[in-house]
Amino acid sequence: MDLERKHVQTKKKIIVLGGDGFCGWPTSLHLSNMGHDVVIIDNLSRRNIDNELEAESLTPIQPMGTRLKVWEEVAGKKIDFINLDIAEEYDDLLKTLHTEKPDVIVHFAEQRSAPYSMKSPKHKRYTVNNNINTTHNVLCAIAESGLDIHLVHLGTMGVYGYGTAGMKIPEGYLDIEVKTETGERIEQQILYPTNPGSIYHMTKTQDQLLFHYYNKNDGLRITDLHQGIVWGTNTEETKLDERLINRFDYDGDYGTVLNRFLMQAAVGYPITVHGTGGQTRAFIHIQDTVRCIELAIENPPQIEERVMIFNQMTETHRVNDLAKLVSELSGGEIAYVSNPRKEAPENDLHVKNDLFLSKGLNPTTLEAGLLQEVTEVAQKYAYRADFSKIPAKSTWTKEQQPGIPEGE
Ligand code: NAD
Ligand code: USQ
Repeated sequence: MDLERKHVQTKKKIIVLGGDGFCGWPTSLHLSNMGHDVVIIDNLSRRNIDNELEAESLTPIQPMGTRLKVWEEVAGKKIDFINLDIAEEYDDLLKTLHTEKPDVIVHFAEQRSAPYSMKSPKHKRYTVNNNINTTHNVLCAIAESGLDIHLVHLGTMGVYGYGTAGMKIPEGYLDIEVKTETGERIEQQILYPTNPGSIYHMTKTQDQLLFHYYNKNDGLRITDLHQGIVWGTNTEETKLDERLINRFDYDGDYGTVLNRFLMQAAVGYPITVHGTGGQTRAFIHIQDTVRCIELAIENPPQIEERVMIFNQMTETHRVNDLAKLVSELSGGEIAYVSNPRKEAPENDLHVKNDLFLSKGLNPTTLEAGLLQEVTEVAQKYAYRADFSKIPAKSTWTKEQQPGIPEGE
């Protein structure tokens, strides 16, 4: 397969924090392919969590050294890698900023699974310590370095909660009108009130306050991307060589809903709908994730501008509709299992995503071809699946039951 080489007008030095992960790896390759100079920082904690859970990516991901060597062979481009714990090694992070002098930092480096964050007090505390400290250390180091670095952070649609009060969720800020003591009515914009549904999502709401503060106090230029659930596995760049393959999480903690349903149908496991499947969520394909990050980098906020917030999603779907769609395409059986989470059994969701559309995003929507591609990946590596890792066993409260289909 040929690599379609892309060229940017202004080559930038970009540090990708969490560049070994599901979103970070394809983003690093894409930005490198665009002609940017990319450095990955990652402490490989996600690979250690695989060891802890004894659950692996369905796809055989290669060690970082192999990934980078193959990329150099295939693309003729070099990506540097620094193994560093951003939550713990502040001095090394600051030193790295001084040596690398990045124009942009893309921040993916957080513990991103809601079920993992709810497993036990240890997991709750790890998620809070890791996520809040990575974000704060990055902000503190940028301010301390005195460098003009644009920070692009991967946030989540889950900061809003999933209720819409009959309106479209705006991009970060809510228009309000307040009545003053003298009876005058004044219009204002405030951060949309947060309503997290797990300890993980709660850390993302805290991130928002840290961004607000560092933007106000130190003038940091920050873009926060409120991303929906990512589905798919391959991008143009990861398809170039099997050794560049992206992660495919299917286990009960890290597997996200649509990829899980496609994998379950592909390996002949019942499609696990939590409750009645009335939950509506926002989605985006991994190819659009990397494109959105490119667009966010090309459209930085100006100095003095407030934190720029984009809703990074292309469509919304009800979980039960997705299950039915996958079942129709594959003939797979649906199992309505006990919902291990504490969440509204049903919700509507309407979301604005005008900002990315105005910057040139041409959305990849859920169509049969792409669903088929994920199914083929799942079938190809079905021999690596461990069925015992599929059920969602992490419960939000002690009283709840895990989401295990009958007879499994
Ligand atoms: P991931 O777990 O696959 O990748 C995160 C990477 O960050 C891992 O490689 C991990 O080793 C690294 N990391 C974590 N803590 C670190 C630390 N202290 N120091 C250095 N490296 C560290 O997750 P992902 O799916 O790629 O998600 C990336 C970001 O995107 C997350 O912040 C997540 O909140 C957000 N997001 C993901 C999705 C999704 O569906 N996957 C949807 C919306 C938002
Ligand atoms: N669900 C099922 N069956 C399953 C798995 C999930 O019915 O087998 C349901 C869940 O109960 C939930 C919905 O599907 O209602 C979504 O679950 P998910 O695991 O796909 O997504 P979530 O936990 O919200 O987290 C994922 C990413 C997270 C990101 C978030 C974006 O792991 O990093 O922030 O999606 S969002 O959902 O928009 O907040």
